Amino acid sequence: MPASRPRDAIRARPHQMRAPVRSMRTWPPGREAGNARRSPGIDCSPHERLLRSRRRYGEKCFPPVRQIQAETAVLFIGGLLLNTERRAPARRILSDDQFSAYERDGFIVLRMFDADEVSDIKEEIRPLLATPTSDHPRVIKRAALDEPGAHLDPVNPYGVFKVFNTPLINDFWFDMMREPRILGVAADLVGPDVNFLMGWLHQRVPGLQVHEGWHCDFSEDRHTSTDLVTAILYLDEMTPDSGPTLVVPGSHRDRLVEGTLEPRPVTVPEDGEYVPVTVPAGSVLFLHSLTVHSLSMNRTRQDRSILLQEYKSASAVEVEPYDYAFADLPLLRGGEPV
Ligand SMILES: O=C(O)CCC(=O)C(=O)O
Repeated sequence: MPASRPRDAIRARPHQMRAPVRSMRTWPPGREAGNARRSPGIDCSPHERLLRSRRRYGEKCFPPVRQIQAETAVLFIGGLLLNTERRAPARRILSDDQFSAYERDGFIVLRMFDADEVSDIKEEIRPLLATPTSDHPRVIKRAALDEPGAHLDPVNPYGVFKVFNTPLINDFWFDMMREPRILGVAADLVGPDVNFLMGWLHQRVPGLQVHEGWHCDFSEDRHTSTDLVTAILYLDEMTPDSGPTLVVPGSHRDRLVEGTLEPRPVTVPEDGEYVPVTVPAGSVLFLHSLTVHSLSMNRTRQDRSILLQEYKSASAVEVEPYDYAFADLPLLRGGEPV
């Protein structure tokens, strides 16, 4: 639930404050503009420099001119290479094909956790399902029943179907927020500086219809850019009947009203326009913030557990204030843990 926060606090976010842009005329630092102007070769355009050297060496003296052109070319190509590197930092986990698939479809699924790891995580979920409410005021549970229901899976007698702010539960869940493999992929997708946004658990209770409708996460979590990704870890096998996430491939493209950061309204897709994410336990779906998706109903007799964690580029600033636990916590800088 978004909570009110003083507007000034938002305006004063450190990454919104920019260092003053240093003029080329005063570069390097400490050099006075006047000195720079007197210093030949520093404060003049390449064209002027060319003219000066022609004057100095004479119009017919071509080698210096060629030399300048060659130097300029080397600088230009070097600059291009450096720039490219800065714009597209090396991906650490995703291959080019995987990255292209994400760009094309707006999601990608990876097998990431083995059976032992999955069972360890499920052990940590068990106590969360034993009661319908939480002792922690900011760990918010939603349950279908106040009394145990004999018809429900015994692991989840109250039909707990959501637990919000998972990183606040204990150190295990805090560490899940920083899970290096998940973070590594997040960095490949939203850039090397990654902040947390929120974490929550979805429990698919047999037969329980939870109305969330078709949506994209960016509609709820409005930011100054769409560089947000939701990592959805399936802790049980997801079959067509067990309530898989339904995703519309490619729906992230052209989703914003042109020239704005306003998502277009989502319409209910036709059959055949969406795919169910049917995957083995331990798989993670990485979902672009604009990709249209929906949850679906579990028609089996067993509960299914899903952990969702949303990450964002550090440069994406919230448009509406929210109060998710550890929101905006810096996790990676330059791809390295903070
Ligand atoms: O639980 C799922 O499969 C998807 C959840 C979802 O759509 C959401 O919480 O935004």
